[in-house]
Amino acid sequence: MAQKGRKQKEEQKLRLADLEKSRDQADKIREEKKQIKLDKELLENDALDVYRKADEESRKQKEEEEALKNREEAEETFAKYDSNKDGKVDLIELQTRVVFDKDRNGIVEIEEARYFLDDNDALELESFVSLAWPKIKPFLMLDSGLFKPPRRGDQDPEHEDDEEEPELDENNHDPAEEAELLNEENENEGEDEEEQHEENEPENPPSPPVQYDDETQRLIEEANEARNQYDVADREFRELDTELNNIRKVLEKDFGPDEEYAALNGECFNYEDREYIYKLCMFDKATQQPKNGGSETRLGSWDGWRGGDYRQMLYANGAGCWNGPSRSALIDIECGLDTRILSVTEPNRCEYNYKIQTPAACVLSTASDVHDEL
Ligand code: MAN
Repeated sequence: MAQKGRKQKEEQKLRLADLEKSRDQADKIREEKKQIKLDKELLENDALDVYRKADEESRKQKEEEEALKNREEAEETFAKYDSNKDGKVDLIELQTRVVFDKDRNGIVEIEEARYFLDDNDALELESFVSLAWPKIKPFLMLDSGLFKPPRRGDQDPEHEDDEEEPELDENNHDPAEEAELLNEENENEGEDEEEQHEENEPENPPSPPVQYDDETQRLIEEANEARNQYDVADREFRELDTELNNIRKVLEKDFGPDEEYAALNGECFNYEDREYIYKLCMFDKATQQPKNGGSETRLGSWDGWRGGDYRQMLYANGAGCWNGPSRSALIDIECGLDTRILSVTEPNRCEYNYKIQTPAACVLSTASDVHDEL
């Protein structure tokens, strides 16, 4: 066993040297790929910027067009409602329009009309556009089924103050009345068909995939390829680096004067008493888990040998003990035919003692006069 352990370490030392070379090589390749990626991404970004700017431009233009359209619509509505052409829309003029009969009682009451004039008796064009139109427009849309009020939680700053809408919403679900209203709308606003169609579409239709020109498309593909190549090189480097660190950790561990304990590295053993399942993972950690299902408590992590004869291990710096130091476990090792935990005790609170047996300790005891072949 000792010979096997020694051989393992020799092999790992060789592997370590190889790995270091491969890792350095991988690091160089990764750096090269990184530079290529950065260069390609610069070009890609410049090309995409043209599209981003155009996109921004058309968004702005669309917003401006919408604002303009809204303004025109407001002006047309103003002209339509100002029946006596005195340059003002007043309560009486609104009262003649059945569409403003919010409570559907057949009369547009003065208070109903006043709501749409934002608590005014009459408004001139500019104030109509800024104060009345924001109240009238959503109502007309809601009324004709073109506008669904935002769901609860959705904030729509334009309509924040339309507190009376829920009432409208309820009424809006009577099919007969809805039809009547729609008819009226159609009579009044037949010219809005095109707009109705537009507004019926979902608010944010998914934008179609952008068609880039050939040169931009080429730059994107080249950047994608460079990104992929960098990712592959990066992964390769990290894999080698992890393997290297693992081997280093193993090489750093003292498995005994003749590597007697090497084969036990990472092996785990359990021991159950009345209350707990104790676990020992060699050269790694000791833990304790209550049998009634509580979570695992770390009793300690591999710290080193104690006593100078490779018969006692210490696992230290475990979970903190309430009002005390962190837990730790001393492992006493004796020779035995197989490897197992014989007992676990807690001689002092949060200080544990494992007694284990293993053939590795037998080799150790005869190491001076018996050869490894045994
Ligand atoms: C838990 C276990 C015991 C330990 C106490 C200390 O119950 O880890 O072994 O003695 O905590 O509070």
